[in-house]
Amino acid sequence: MPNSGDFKDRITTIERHFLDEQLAHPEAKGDLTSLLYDLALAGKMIASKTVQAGLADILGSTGAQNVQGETVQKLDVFADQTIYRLNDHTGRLACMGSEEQDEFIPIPEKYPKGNYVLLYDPLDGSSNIDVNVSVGTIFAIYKRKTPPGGPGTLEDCLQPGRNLVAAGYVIYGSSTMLVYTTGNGVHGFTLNRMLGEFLLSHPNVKMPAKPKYYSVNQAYEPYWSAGVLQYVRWLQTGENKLSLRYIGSLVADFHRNLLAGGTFCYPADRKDPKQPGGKLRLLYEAAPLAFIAEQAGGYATDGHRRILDIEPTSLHQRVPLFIGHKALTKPVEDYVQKYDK
Ligand code: P6P
Repeated sequence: MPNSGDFKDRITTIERHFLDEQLAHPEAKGDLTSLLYDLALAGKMIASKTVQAGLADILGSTGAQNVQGETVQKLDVFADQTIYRLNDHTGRLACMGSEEQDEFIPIPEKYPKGNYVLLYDPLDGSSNIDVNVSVGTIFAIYKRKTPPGGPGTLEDCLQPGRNLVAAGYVIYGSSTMLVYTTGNGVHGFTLNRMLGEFLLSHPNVKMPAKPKYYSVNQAYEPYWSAGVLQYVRWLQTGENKLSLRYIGSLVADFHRNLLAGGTFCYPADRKDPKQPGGKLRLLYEAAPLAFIAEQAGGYATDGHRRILDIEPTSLHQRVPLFIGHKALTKPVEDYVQKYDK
């Protein structure tokens, strides 16, 4: 009889893993565990729709009736509503913030307020759905800063990434995976569609010592600062022996670099004067992925300082993002310091 303690002989569901993580925190009441479970459920529900997206498009634009007689929703609207509806009534959250909603989202008056804050990008890169490119959901969880019991506020949402209690993403690709951390390592789960369960497939993920890739939209080179240009030129030198891989879907690019080794860059650029600080969002894209990256031995910076140390000033604040293998990523700060006056 094989040793039942061996990972290869044990099936670990994501619920089991959440509970094991909770045991490491004796003071935990189980609210974070239940919140993470609800996010896994949201991932399964969104995954079930992403595989039908092409069919939904055949059925016509938003508002058409599909074969089940349901109204066809844009997928990112569906994803946003799914996460909201799974979390608005549970009494675990003080408030929420979503990439899809201009304002922070209060918990409805009639529902109890909890001690956690959920920030999320329901479906990042949804424009890639139509061309069958992997997309993802990203989530960030904080403890509220305002006193317990009352409604959460925008202040509860505007916290630096170093305050994160949990972060994760779901990637909807050739397989559906959920990757998360509560500050005790990074763990990946693959959805077994027959069982409808996320099963542990990537325990204790660490970025490989020998990175393979760098990811940047090379077409924006004319708009980069001198420091960023010198940094990317360094990435391209023979000493790093890297290949360029850029999918244009943040979660997919990040996930590949996390598992295979590499660094992802979305620099500030002068392409769009309205968007001088880069395209990606701090609170529900850069900060949660930065938490995961650092837990996996990597690093994330805006070119000047650690992403997790940035004090947010607005809900949809954008930041330049350099994230991945530490020895490949941290040097951008030196190049920016040296060449960008
Ligand atoms: P660009 C997708 O639209 C997204 O927000 C991220 O997922 C992705 O990393 C980025 O934009 C790609 O942007 O300007 O290179 O097309």
